[in-house]
Amino acid sequence: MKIVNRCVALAVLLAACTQMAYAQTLLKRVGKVTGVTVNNQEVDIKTENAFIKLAVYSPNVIRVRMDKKQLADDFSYAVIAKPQTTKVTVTQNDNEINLTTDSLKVNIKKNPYAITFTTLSGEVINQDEPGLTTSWVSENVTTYKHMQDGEHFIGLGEKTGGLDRRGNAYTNWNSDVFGYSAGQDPLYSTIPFYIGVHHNVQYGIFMDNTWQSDFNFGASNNRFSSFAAKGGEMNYYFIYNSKLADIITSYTWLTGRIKMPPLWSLGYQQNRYSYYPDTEVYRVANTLREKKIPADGITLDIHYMDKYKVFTWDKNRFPDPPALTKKLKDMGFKVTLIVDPGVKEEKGYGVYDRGIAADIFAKYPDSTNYTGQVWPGWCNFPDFTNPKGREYWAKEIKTYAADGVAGIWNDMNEFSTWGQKAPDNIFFNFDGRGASHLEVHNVYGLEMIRSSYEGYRAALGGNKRPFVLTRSGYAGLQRFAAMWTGDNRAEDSHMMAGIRLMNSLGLSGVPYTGMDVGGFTGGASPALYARWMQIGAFNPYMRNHTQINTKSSEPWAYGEEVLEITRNYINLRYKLLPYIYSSFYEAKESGKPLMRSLAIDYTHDENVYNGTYENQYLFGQAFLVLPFDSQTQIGRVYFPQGKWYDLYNGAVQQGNTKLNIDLGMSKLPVFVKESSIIPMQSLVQTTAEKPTDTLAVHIYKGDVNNKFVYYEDDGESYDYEKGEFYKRTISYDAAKKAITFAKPEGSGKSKFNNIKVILHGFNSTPVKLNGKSYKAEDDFSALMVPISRFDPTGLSNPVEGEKVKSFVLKNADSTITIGY
Ligand code: MIG
Repeated sequence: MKIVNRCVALAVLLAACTQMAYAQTLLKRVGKVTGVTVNNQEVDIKTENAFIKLAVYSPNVIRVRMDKKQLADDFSYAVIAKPQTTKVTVTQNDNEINLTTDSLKVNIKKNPYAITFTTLSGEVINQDEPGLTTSWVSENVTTYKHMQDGEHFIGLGEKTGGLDRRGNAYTNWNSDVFGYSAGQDPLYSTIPFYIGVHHNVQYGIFMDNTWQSDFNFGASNNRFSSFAAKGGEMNYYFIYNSKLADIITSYTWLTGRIKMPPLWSLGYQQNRYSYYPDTEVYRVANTLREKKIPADGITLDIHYMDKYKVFTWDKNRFPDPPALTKKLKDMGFKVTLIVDPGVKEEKGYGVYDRGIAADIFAKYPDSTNYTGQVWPGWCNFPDFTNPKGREYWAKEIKTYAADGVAGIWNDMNEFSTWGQKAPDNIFFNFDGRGASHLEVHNVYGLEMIRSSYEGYRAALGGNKRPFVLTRSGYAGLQRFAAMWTGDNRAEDSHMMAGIRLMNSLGLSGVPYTGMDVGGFTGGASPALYARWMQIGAFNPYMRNHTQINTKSSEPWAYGEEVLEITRNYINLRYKLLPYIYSSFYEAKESGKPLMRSLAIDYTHDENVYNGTYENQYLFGQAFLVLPFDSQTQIGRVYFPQGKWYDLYNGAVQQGNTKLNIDLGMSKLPVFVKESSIIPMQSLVQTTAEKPTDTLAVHIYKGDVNNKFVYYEDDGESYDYEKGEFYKRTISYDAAKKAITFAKPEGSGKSKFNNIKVILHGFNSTPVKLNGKSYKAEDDFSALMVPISRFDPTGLSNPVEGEKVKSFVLKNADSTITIGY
């Protein structure tokens, strides 16, 4: 027995030795540090097998680059920030190197190299997994991080699955995934940025590498999280801030933020694949107006084109595009057109001929153009990583400006071809560096929307905001476009998955997002459709869309009850536009998204990561949206700390509470956070219509401080960059029992002359205005949501019974203080 055991042990040992030898030859580890050079904020480190550069970008952001060879010239399509002059102390001895900024410390062990990030007081934020750190297997490079106890992982962009990604692994390879399953991976875009949360700290890691990348958050292992790329450098930015929201701010400092979107794009958008001919478009537009469903946009899908050829019109279906857009404009609608990157190979088709003449298509190594099949047939693909390719596209896209088109919808930019497997050996310019499809694939979409945005902005004269929507992209895409989550299915699980996709995109720097409300493939039940439209009203971009050959999906296609519910919520959205627009301003300034996973404001509350509550989100700073699928009758909800008001009747709900709530079809549960400040306007049918000149500011009594920056500008130009806006900070000071409207800033004028202040939860509390007692009126009319006649909960009054106080301030531009 003993002998047998020994043999077995020996065999195991031998096998292990062979295995280790194999690991040593095939695998290259960073290894021991052999040289260190410090240059102000940069530290160059030579190790046995690697060249490393550490760069301090700011007190909160440290960049780590590594390669087996000397590091190449620095280049990125995602990062627009340059290192900030930052105070840092660097010390070293035989065993380690230490860096300290005002926000964090970095420790590097020399034998072998291993990096640890800590807080100033020494708590570990993130550390390499000892023994594994970073290594290469062939050209595949991976960094392994020690998995902390109880660590949660969130973000990573457009990824399915739960809010907490722990226990899962993901691949980034932009893919056209028609009718994807609610758990599929990868989808259309790549944002290699995630946030880790543990022990009262949180950090972000952004691996800026465009090759196929793989992230593992402890899938099939209990030791590490890791991030890997199939080629190129290991190149990551480590971000630490003491609040999660500030990590998003740091990340969007690196990769950029949105510009103010055109106001009309925040209105309701009606889509289908496809509305044609023009008479059908008019029918839809007229019906929206007749049925009093506020709407601002109509989108034309591929059937507007002549045989799917980009930058053309089908002249039978759309004989007079300028007349179409003009007529729709007069009705308060803007038109968005789809564009696909594939340019049909067809001599005599100007767009193709000019592409050939400019020589801007992606190529095989033998200099012939790559040809792939997509809607128009065999196509060539513009090389958007070639400055000349972008210029070409920007010129061609001009044609739509003359047609009066307001928005450009970028589809198929993964890029997608029939068969989906574009060859590896397609070559691109990569801004003069040269790169193969393998390195370019994940940024193709980003560079396409860059061309579309810059081109269309120029086409509109330079000072008018184009609306640009995209399906694909890479980190930084928020600078150019809004993003929607592609071809979902008309199923409950997809509606819920869509919420998580958008919440995750919001965590990953992309605040302007939408999903195909109502579902793209298949058909929704009336209850699902109603719920989806309600949720859509609380999405940054609200577009109803459906696939070819499906049941109609306009709000009137599901019967009168659903129509009324839908209208209620679109009405609410339109009344909320001042709030929504101000929230976009916040996203523009700080990167803070409109759809806020509770992880943003309640980072260390474990309930937030519980699958039962993971879909809950804040829409802007005030609204707690509690989404449920259409099948659920009783919803389990979690109210985070604080006090919450039922949007519909003002009833107060204490936080730190889990509850069951009854769900009906007519209402989406929404609560308002205490101390919230919510500016609203009168109902309009389109943003082209002026609301009344009174801004309604709803204020909810609370015990916490709050600050809301109310923001307005002309909604269509870039003059705000020159200071033409109207902005004022409204603060709620709970201790002083005072709400202050500061003096407006900016050279713009408000479109509202009066402010109606509506006080919720103050009951009979006496109010003072600028120190003098003031009599507010009882008010029923100010209530926010008209409740449907079809209300299964029995709350069938036109208004539900919250009594509030209100008063109107005329010419309200001076500082105003409301005391109570
Ligand atoms: O191969 O243009 O995701 O929204 O309606 C399908 C037709 C191409 C995919 C988009 C979808 C759009 C559809 N497009």
